[in-house]
Amino acid sequence: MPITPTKKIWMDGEFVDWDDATVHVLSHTLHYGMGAFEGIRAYKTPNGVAIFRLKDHMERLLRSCRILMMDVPYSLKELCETAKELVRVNELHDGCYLRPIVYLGYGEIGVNPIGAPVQTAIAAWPWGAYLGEHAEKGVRMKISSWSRHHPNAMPTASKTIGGYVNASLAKVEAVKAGYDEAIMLGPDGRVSECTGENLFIVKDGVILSPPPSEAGALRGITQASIVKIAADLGYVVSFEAMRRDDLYLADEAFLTGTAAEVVPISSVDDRLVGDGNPGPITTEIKTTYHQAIRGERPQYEEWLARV
Ligand code: PPE
Repeated sequence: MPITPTKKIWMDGEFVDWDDATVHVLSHTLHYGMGAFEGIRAYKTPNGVAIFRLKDHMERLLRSCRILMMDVPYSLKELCETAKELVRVNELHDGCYLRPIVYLGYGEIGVNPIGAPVQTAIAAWPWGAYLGEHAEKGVRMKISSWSRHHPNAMPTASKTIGGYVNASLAKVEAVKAGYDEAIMLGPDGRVSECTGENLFIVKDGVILSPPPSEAGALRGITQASIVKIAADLGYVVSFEAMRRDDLYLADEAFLTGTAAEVVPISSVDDRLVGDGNPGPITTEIKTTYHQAIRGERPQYEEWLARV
């Protein structure tokens, strides 16, 4: 997806011009993939632009770095304030996507990362529909031949940069085969997540999602928001391990992520989910989520960080 440049990117304490936000080709992370990132969205609301669950995202970034033993030289508060300032500096009044990243810079080479400088940056730019405009009507999913990482091979609770090689391989495989997105199974054959989203199914009126830790999936902030919204709407929601059969037999299915938001799944491995159209529960949840992120649901106001 092409990037729409904005004015400034924050790098290690300074707002630098977009074109000057570069790193050395011998930066450690470029070679070995050590580091973590986040994806956050900000939306236009009736009271100005607000960043959705900013603190939760920055907390997850710090948790990711803790797992990787990378000491981030900024506090949670500093990261949150900087993200807001970046949206203001770039005048992104209609909302945007924010990409904080913690990586190892230039100075050390060799697998041992100890001693390489820990660097921090946040960029922001307008980003449209992650899975394309047609995603509204439902996306076609393929179960990947690539397994999600075993947590002893790659810590799956950390949004680790290098971990996305696995995701990219699955994405390319699915797209080249004519699908929109991949569903990944864990090493135990159970459903884990998608390449950049968590997954939900609806069966007999109950809403189910794989338990992030056991499934080796990222603990999605959108996933958590959907669990809360669905419960508030009166649905039974449960984290439950699932097999591919459960996907084939689901009444409804949808995926959730910051970039993707809430997207109905129309088929899995060419088997229609329901009749292939977005189901009523999916639609209700999606509508409520869209209202919540845009400040149209006062009960979820605490999720919004005004810029
Ligand atoms: N699983 C994975 C593997 C993942 O990358 C994401 C976010 C999620 C689940 C959903 O997490 P959350 O955003 O907290 O609900 N993927 C980010 C990066 C996408 C990209 O292509 O880059 C995102 O949605 O921002």
